[in-house]
Formats: sequence, C-alpha cells, structure tokens
Amino acid sequence: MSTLRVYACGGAGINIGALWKNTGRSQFLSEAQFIGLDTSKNNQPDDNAFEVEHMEGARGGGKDRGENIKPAPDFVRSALSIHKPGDFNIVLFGAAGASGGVLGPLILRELLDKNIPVVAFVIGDTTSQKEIGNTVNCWRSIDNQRKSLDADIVFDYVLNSTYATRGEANKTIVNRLDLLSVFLTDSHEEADYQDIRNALRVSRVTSVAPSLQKINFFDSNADLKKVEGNPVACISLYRDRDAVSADFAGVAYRVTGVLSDGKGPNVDSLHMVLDYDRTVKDIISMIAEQEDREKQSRTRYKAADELGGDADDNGIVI
Ligand SMILES: Nc1nc2c(ncn2[C@@H]2O[C@H](COP(=O)(O)OP(=O)(O)OP(=O)(O)O)[C@@H](O)[C@H]2O)c(=O)[nH]1
Ligand SMILES: [Mg+2]
Repeated sequence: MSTLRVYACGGAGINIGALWKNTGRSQFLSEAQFIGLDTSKNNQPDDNAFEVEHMEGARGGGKDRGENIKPAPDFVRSALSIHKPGDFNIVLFGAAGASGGVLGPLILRELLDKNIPVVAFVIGDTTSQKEIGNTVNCWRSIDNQRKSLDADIVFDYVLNSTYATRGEANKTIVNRLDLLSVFLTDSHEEADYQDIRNALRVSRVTSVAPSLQKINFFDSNADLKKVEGNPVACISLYRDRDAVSADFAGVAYRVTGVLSDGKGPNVDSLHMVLDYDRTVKDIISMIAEQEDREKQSRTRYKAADELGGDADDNGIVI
C-alpha cells in the first residue's frame, strides 16, 4: 500500500492540517503522515495532532515574504531529510501570509525536482492589500517552479474571501482534502501507483506543455458534460467494474479504477479532473485587481496631516 505524506506549512497549513487529521472522514486518512513546518511557535496543531519543525531563531514572518527568505531553502531541505516524502505528497499552505507562502513553494520545488508525486493545496486570501500581494507572489513563485523545472503543478485552491467565514472555508477545504486522499493511493483495483503518478505529471507522458493544473471533483450525480474549462487529465474511480465508461473523452491522459471495497464516499463513481490553465487566467485578473488597489492606496494613504508645534531637539513640545 502506498504512503501519503502531508507537509503542513505556516499558520493556515498547520490549522487546517490538524482540522483534517482530527475531523476528516476519509478512510484513506489513516495512510497519511503529517508534519508541520513554520517560522513561529504561535501556531500549534489542535490536540497536538502532529509534530512541527520550527525554523531556528525565527519569530514568524509577519506577512513579510522577505523576513525569513534566506534560511528558508536550507530549513526546507533539512526538514525533508528528516521527514521523508511519501509515495504521494500533499503540501498544504496559505498563500496570503509569509511563511506558508514561501515554505510551500520551496517544498514543491524540492519534490518536483526529484520527480516525486506531489499535490499543492493552496489557500488564498484577498482581504487586504498585503494578502492579495502575497497571494499573487506566492502563485508567481509556484509558476516559476513549473517554468524552471519544466514540471506540471497539480493543485487545489480555495480562496478564503469567497466564503462568509473561515469556518465555512475550512469545511470546504477538509471536504476537498478527504476527496483528494481517495485518489492519492494505489489501493484501488486497476489504478496502480504509476497510473496515478503519471496523471500528476501529464506532460511527461503526453505531448502537452506543463501548466498549473487545478483539481476539480465530480461524482456520478454531477452532469459530467457540463465540465467547464479545459480538462487535460482525469482519474475516474467506479464502484462497479462494469460501470467503467468513456467519461471525459478527449483529455490528454486518463486513469480508470475500481473503488477499493467499501471505501471512498457513497457514490457510484468519483472523478478527479485536472484543468489545464484556467486558474492562471484567474490569477492574471487578480494581478490587475492588485495593481488597482495599490493605485487607490497610493492616494488614500499618501501622507498624514502634521500636528506641528514648536519642539525641542528631541521633538518634545513644551
Ligand atoms: N481558511 C483558513 N485560512 C487561514 C487559516 N489560518 C490562516 N488563514 C489565512 O492564511 C493567511 C496567511 O496566514 P498564516 O497562514 O497564518 O500565515 P503564515 O503562513 O503563518 O505566515 P506569517 O505568519 O506571515 O509568517 C491569512 O490571510 C488567513 O486568511 C485557517 O485556519 N483557515
Ligand atoms: Mg505565521
């Protein structure tokens, strides 16, 4: 049976990693080994769900991506040498802070460089100017891994700002992680390790160019013909071997399998479909929004009014 490693980075990664481990419903969760990475000791996993490696001497990033950038690559390499990657890996991090948004892409870089199967789970936030800027720069950093390593990047992405509360966002995230874990295993009939591995690196086994590929899930109740965007690969798992069918005809790569006995959600079939490049287009719009906000901010926070008064050499007004 394959192994699953979860690298939970920064505050959001650690919070959500613990929430998933403590409340997730997937039977495949028991295969997962969690480890946290952070620059601060102020985010401990609830119920001590897993151990966290802390960057020595650091006291958090304070949403400044430059704060711990120098020691970050060595910190990541050292953590990976102690907490070895699994057969499959999930890197879970928030893009809007500093720590997760830097450590996450660095772990991706290390694993992709060694051709180790990995999925990024990214949590974005566009509430403040700093968060939108960090989210954009985190995505730029992820895309740079695609470019420099010539690798597909498979990811799931939840934008906090589209949910009314953090709790609601977290519920969606845990649900999607549960679904993801159903696919990151070699325990289903027919869909073996290399099948799943190749679905996560489609450019290595087909002629498509590497891209940032967002995961979408569909079950048998969904109208599969309504799949939007530009699907490039899919893994389809069926409850019944005779039900395997030609869903998603025309994608570059597909894997079919039969859901292992009684496991997975109570559906007739479950599909993980990778979209070729739609998220990049969304992020390009986000960059335009970011530039707009910066323009507004330059006017709004241009200069503060002065209070004046005759002061001595220390600036004290008597
Ligand atoms: N959905 C969700 N988002 C979270 C959670 N915790 C933090 N966030 C979001 O993640 C973003 C980044 O915060 P953190 O993950 O705490 O930041 P960090 O990666 O630790 O980085 P620094 O603390 O700046 O070094 C924030 O904008 C929050 O919106 C969480 O439990 N759930
Ligand atoms: Mg933090």
